[in-house]
Amino acid sequence: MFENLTNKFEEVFSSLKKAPSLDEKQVDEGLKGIRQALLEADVSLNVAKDFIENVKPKALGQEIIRSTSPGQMVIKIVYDELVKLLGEKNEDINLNAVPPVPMMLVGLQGSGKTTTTAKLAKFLEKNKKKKIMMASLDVYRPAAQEQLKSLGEQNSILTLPIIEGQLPDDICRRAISAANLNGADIILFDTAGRTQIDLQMMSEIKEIENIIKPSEIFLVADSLTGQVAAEVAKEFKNTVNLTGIVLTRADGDARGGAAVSMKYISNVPIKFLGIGEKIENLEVFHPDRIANRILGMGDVVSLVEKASQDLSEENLKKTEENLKKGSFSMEDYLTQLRQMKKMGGIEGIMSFLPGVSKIKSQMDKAGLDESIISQNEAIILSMTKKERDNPKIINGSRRKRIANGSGTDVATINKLLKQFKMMSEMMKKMSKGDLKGMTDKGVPPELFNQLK
Ligand SMILES: Nc1nc2c(ncn2[C@@H]2O[C@H](COP(=O)(O)OP(=O)(O)OP(=O)(O)O)[C@@H](O)[C@H]2O)c(=O)[nH]1
Ligand SMILES: [Mg+2]
Repeated sequence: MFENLTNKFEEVFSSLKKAPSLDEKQVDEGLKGIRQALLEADVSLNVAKDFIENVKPKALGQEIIRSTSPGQMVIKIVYDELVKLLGEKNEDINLNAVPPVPMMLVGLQGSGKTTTTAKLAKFLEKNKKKKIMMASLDVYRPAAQEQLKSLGEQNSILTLPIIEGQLPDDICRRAISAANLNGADIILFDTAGRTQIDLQMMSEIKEIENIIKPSEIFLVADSLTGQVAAEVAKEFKNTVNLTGIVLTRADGDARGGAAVSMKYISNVPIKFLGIGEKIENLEVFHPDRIANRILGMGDVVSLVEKASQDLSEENLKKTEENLKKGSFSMEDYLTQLRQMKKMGGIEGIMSFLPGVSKIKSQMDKAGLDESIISQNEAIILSMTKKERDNPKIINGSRRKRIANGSGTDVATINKLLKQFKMMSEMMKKMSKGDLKGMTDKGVPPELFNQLK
């Protein structure tokens, strides 16, 4: 996510950090680099211009130039300004209305409305403990209503039964009474998309807005369309009371122009990011954390949150207990590998860590990818319970058997056992509060080398 932008910022920052002192010319150079980075990210010219104009006088302040770490201070100013640009702080979803609280999702064709409706339903159910009903108002595209219905069925979310031929107005009214009858707290309306903004679509969503009086109208916008997404948001805002943006396909967006320009251009806050096709791939948009990620400083808070969300209560407790004792079994390792898979694999985790881009390219070179996680999982599953409990007994013949069972070779088994030994030693150290092995970058270098 946004890795091109991050790479550029890291380049600029590393030259700023290296300089023992800064003069105006150097700061100017740095700002030029930042402006270039923003433009290459498909941020609009005005946004880039204003950003630099805001940073410049602060960065050139005499107290900064004369300070002992001017580079760091300039970076801090850029960070603060970026947080401001992204929207300052997350705006929570508005549930202040009589239930069933109506919300609607609008947007251009294929932007991800239907998928996001289901993601949002799951999110509200899980995080706000609400009962959700979903209703599709897309009566134009064949099978659009069925698409939402099947998402509902796959994920145990209530959907409004489809009545062939019913028009959006009537569906709205029926949906509200059905949600009432079913005791739903929130009703989410998925709407039809158009290839571009046209009058007919705008008047239809305006009409729907008038009927359902939604507490939230989310524009679902495709991150890959860059600053165009922000312009689209601006136009929607002129017609309806747009309350938030869900920026989809952020997972595939290396540039980040839409995320950066959105608030400035449309004055509508981004509330969520779509980060994949799966139902759980929806992330609350926190401007400060995203700024950290964009500037290559990592987002450890989100990583920890993600980890504790995905881990089952039971696993979490067990791992915690084991960690406290400093013991780390092959079973724990297996749980961890599965956990990693759930969290989007190594790449998913890495995207949250500081200095990502450098490590990532190292990883690419080392060929560290998803398949390694699955391979390690297969290896551990080919061990007997006894072996998992006490890996020390895994001798030569056992190694051969495990290699056969997992479709690998003895060298691969050796590597995994070595990794495991490393990890359990690290856990032991950590349980004693000895964190010397951990770098400020979060990734222990020995572990990284071992993983290679
Ligand atoms: N990678 C990725 N894919 C996404 C994301 N959100 C949606 N998609 C995919 O985008 C495609 C279109 O999604 P839909 O939800 O059908 O889009 P829509 O806006 O409802 O489309 P129309 O109803 O035809 O206007 C699907 O294949 C989704 O899986 C996301 O955050 N990341
Ligand atoms: Mg749709």
